[in-house]
Order: sequence, then structure tokens, then C-alpha cells
Amino acid sequence: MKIGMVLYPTFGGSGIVATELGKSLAQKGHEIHFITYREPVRLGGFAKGVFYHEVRISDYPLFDYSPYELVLTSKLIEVVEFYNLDILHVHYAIPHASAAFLAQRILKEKGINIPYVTTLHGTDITLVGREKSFEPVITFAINKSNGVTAVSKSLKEDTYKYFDVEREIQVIYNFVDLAMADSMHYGELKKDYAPNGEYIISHISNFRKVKRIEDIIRVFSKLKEKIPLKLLLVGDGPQRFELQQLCKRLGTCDSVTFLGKLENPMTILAISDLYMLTSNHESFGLSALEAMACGVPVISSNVGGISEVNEHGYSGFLSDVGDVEDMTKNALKILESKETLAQFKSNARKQAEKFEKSLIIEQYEKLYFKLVEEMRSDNA
Ligand code: GMT
Repeated sequence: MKIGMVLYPTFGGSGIVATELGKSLAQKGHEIHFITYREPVRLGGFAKGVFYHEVRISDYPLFDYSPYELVLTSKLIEVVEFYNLDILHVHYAIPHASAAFLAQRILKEKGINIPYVTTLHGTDITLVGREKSFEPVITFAINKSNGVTAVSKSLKEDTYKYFDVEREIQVIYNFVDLAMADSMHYGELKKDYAPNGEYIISHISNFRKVKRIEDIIRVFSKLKEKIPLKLLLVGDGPQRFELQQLCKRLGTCDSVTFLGKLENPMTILAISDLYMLTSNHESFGLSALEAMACGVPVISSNVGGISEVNEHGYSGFLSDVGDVEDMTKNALKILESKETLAQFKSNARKQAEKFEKSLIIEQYEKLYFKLVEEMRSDNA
């Protein structure tokens, strides 16, 4: 099958899921056309069946705001026509779903019928999407998609709650590459960050307010009074400066390392003993799943889809948002003895196996075939 994959090429979870999905589908023999404004960070070079089409916007003095959605729409039309694509899969509702809708209608005028699937990832529904000015367009583009998927049951419910959407939404969970997790050989890296055998706690994100990284730093400083520990923070974003200041105030700077953006953060997960994700909203929590795949238990908040990923008392613990005391207590439970930690590590890995890549990819493939077939019979 020839599939157009539309995504944000950055470090965000939606772009990572779309890139890994496309790469895996190409390995299975499909032809994948990534369509976006920059080479996706996780693409990692080219392989058989993988194409990248750049959406380029030229500056024009009349435009205060460049019309990305229209340029993307034109690119979709061009790629569908030239490569004879069978289906478009757009990740993130804004503006990808509406661009796909417009491209579909223009192509129909040219006698080309192509279905599109929209995958909702979270912030497109719970944060950006709830912005009033976007609402009518998102509702429309979701309702008009040939297939709609959400990455958790919680996100599916949120979509029904916040938008006037009645159509079916299929939950297809995000996935993890267990083989990649297994291939992480970290050698001396653990010793570099924890030279005296300290436990390592880690977190990966885009350092936005929604992540509540300050809670992680507070939990860490409480834990540190009892256990030798190091904290590794991967990523960058608007909160970084404030977080560095918080470490200073709490006197933990020498045990906290801000690593910045890393192309393959799994190397850090592989040397971690505990992962923390304390967001005040999270539709899935891909980084927590990647941590679990590396055998790292998770201390998290209990919002959104996180509870579908992290099982309380098994792969880690969940607490109310901002409940630093409870998170600290739970982390201590896991780290109290080597035996308990080993048990949680093994449980975390078993939990991650439920989200193994091949199980999830099959669900997308099945959906593509169904939608292409439906479109063919509608137009027969
Ligand atoms: O978490 C972010 O801020 C990035 C965002 C994105 O759109 O890339 O992540 C969302 O999609 C991920 C992949 O499906 C999910 O794992 C994240 O939970 C979700 N983020 C939120 O809901 C805040």
C-alpha cells in the first residue's frame, strides 16, 4: 500500500509515533511518504520504501502569517497524484486533518478518490483544540475523516466531551519497540552519571507547564534526604530556566543534570531506576511506556491516559496531580530494597509488552485496508 504520513517532525510524542509507524510499515513492504516541513527527528536516515516530502513556505511580504495549511494541502495533492497514494494518515488534528479534508475534496474534482485517517494525540484535543477559534474546524475535520483513531480511551472520551463529535473513534494505543529497548547497551554511561552507585531517576519532555516538572524536582529533593540519588532531565522548553532556579533554591543542583534534547533518549532510560511523569494532563504518556520497555518503573500522576499505560502497584504508582507527598512515599516503596525494585522493573517490562509495536501496527494496517476498500466500493 502507498501511504502518505502527515506529522509534526519535532521531538513531540505525536511526531515520534508517526515516524516509527511509517518506518515499521516500510519494513513490512509498504511505501511511506512522510509529508512535513522538516525531516522528522526519529527518521534516522533513509530506507527502502521511505520518502520524505518537504512542505516549504516562501516568505511573501503581504502575509503577516504564512498560510502553512494551504501549502500543505497543495503538497498533499501533488504527492497523492504523482505517487498514486492509496491513503493519507494525518497525525494531530490541527491543521493536518483540515488540510487532508481540503486535499481530498480537490482531488475528488480531479477524479481521484483517497480516504484519510486522523489520529488524535492529545494536545490537539485537550489543549490547543479547546481554543474556541479552532473548535469548529476541528469538529468538522474529525467528523469528515474516513477513519478517526485516538491514542487512549481517555482521549476518546475527552474528544466526545469537548467537541460535537458523534462518529466512531477507534482507540489504537501508542506502541514501543521492545527490540530497540533491548539493544540499549549503556556500558560505562551509568557510572558517568552515578559514580557512587546512586539510583537514577529520569524524565523526558518538552518542558512545558503541563508537565509539572517542578513536582519531580520536589519529590527528588525529598527522596534525596533518604537515598543517594541522581536526577536526569532530558528535553528543553519554556520552563527550563525556572526549573534550574528551583534546583538552586532547593540545593539539589549538583545532583540534577539538564541534558537538553536527545535524539535517542532511550539511552538515558536504559540507565534509569525510576521514571517520573507528573503532568496535569497526558493523553497517553509515550515516554513512560518507553521507560517501562527498558524495565523502568514509573511514578506518575493519574490523569488522562496515563492510568491505561502505568498500572498502579504493578508497573509503578499513580498519584493525584501535585501530590508530592504521595509520589515521594510511592517512590520510596519501590526503592526501599533491591528485591522490590527488581520486582517492579520486571513488572514494568511485562506491562510494556502489552504495547509491543507489531501488535499495534497491525491494527493500523487493518484500518487502512478497510478504508481503502470502503472508498473503492463507494465509488464503484
Ligand atoms: O506531550 C506533549 O506535549 C507532546 C504531545 C504531542 O502532540 O506530540 O504529546 C501528546 O501525544 C503523545 C503521543 O501520542 C502522547 O503520548 C502524549 O501523552 C500527548 N501529550 C499530552 O496529552 C499532553
